[in-house]
Amino acid sequence: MILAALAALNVALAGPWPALAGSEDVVVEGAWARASVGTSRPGAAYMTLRNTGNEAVTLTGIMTPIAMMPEIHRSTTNDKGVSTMAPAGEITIAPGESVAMAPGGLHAMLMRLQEPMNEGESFPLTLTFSGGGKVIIEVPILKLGARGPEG
Ligand SMILES: [Cu+2]
Repeated sequence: MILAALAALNVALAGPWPALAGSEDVVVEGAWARASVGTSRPGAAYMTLRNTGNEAVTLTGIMTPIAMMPEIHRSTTNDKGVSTMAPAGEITIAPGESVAMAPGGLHAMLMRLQEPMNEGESFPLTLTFSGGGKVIIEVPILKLGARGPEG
């Protein structure tokens, strides 16, 4: 009974947003994160976003209960080999294209961690797209120092 009411509420909340947001065309593959040492340093998550639709989709933000300030960042390395990162803003994915979030480039920065990220656990990450569409994924936490989904 309560579940049915919640489902109805969901539909009502989803109502005002157009269906053309395109998030239903986004496929998220190979999501992973690295275990953290406590909560004093930010965590990061990586994945590939694939747009299987006929329209461009724009990733506008991310949310997760494990971090108060999640943000999409882009790391760049200058000609002196110094790496810096900055907020990447909105990420637009053309129809049929993929965007990789991987170490050294785009990443989901999880600032102000609310709990340690422990190897073997996972956490939900909500990707928000322009138009209000959302994709919720579960991100597995790999070992400390992992470099990719294969460890
Ligand atoms: Cu970052």
